[in-house]
Amino acid sequence: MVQTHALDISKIRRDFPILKRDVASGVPLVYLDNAATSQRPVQVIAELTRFYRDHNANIHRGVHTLSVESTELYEGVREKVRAFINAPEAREVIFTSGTTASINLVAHGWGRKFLSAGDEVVISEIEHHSNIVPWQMLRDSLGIELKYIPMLPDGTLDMDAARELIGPRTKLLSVTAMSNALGSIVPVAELSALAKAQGAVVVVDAAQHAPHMPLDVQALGADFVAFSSHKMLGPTGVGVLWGRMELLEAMDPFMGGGDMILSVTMEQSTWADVPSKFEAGTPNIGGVVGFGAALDYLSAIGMHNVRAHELEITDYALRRLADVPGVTIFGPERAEDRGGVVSFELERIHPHDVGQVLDSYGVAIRAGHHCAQPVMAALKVPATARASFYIYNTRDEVDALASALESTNRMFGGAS
Ligand code: 7TS
Repeated sequence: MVQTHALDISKIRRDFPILKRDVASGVPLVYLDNAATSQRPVQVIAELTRFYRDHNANIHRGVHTLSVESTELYEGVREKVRAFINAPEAREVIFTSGTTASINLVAHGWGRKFLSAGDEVVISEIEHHSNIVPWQMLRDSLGIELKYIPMLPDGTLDMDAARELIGPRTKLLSVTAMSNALGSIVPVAELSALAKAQGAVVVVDAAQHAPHMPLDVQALGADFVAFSSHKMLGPTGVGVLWGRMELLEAMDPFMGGGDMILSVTMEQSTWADVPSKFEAGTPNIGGVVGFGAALDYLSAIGMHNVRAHELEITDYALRRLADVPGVTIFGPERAEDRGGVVSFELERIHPHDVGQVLDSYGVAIRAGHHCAQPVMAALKVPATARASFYIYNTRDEVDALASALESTNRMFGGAS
């Protein structure tokens, strides 16, 4: 058992200036849209400022002092990411613009080279669109088959169906570690073992996992893992693709340009080594440096403690919202089986209306299909309202959500 200790939430909240602001008509912000993007602590904002003020230069190409410093800062974050996800080597960490770019890099860099007509790619019904559309694009151009592990009514995956679907023709399995729409935690290591037994490559979309619980890419048994900085206190426009060195070496680059070549003649080019091969052009240097500060912040808190806090808040939210008349909660029943996400609907009131009324009470949630339309289709709803939590959220904020929902009911003449 890993020992966890309670987070000092007031201290954490002081690090996030945005949480002090008012919204709507002078009501304090209650930010519950963390699955879309988290907020940034002063430590990250200061690191960005420091980088642009004191060190800014392009990387990997200059002999001058600033360029050497920028390169060291940028490459230093590669090692921070390696440690954060327990990857064997820092060179296996590729910086991208986000999870979407990371998954597309695997689809186009690995998929186009190693998949061919008749091969099967298995994903699931609860994926974010960024782990569906790239594979549909490959299916349409390569003639591969795309199979979906179905969702059970409680938002978890049908593991019996998964055992049937993953077979000798499966060449790649790509699954989310946690549903952004419902919060369901996916047994990735178990799925990964099923795929590995068939010799398939395993891709994990950790966009909702990396920010909220310890991530050990080796324990997951994955070959590729993708996530985004902006959901874990870091800047937007930065993401990671971790891959096993052997696969990264074998696959093709997706984008050609500067910084990814060994030599270029008018006839042909040869590629630089991993990771440069996949980082064509000037990357988001400042963003990566800021991401390093976010990783330091999370590491100082401890990811087990982050998870423990979110579990407590989610458990409280599930109980508190169940008491609000007319609320239907989607997804796994127990807080233990989900991340800090609670998707719900309010009887007879459209989720967008719910979102708008909540905003007038300062409560920021997301309403919509959450870029997971197949989940909405399975639930037979057009959209849901979604509250999602992070390290700075409190029980008082859950109470504010519940009481704003009660007011919404009164306003629309809904359930009482
Ligand atoms: N995968 C999952 C599971 C996600 O939740 C998201 C973003 C992505 C991939 C894409 O990440 P990006 O950084 O490349 O955009 N999810 C959400 C959300 O739930 N609301 O807004 C974005």
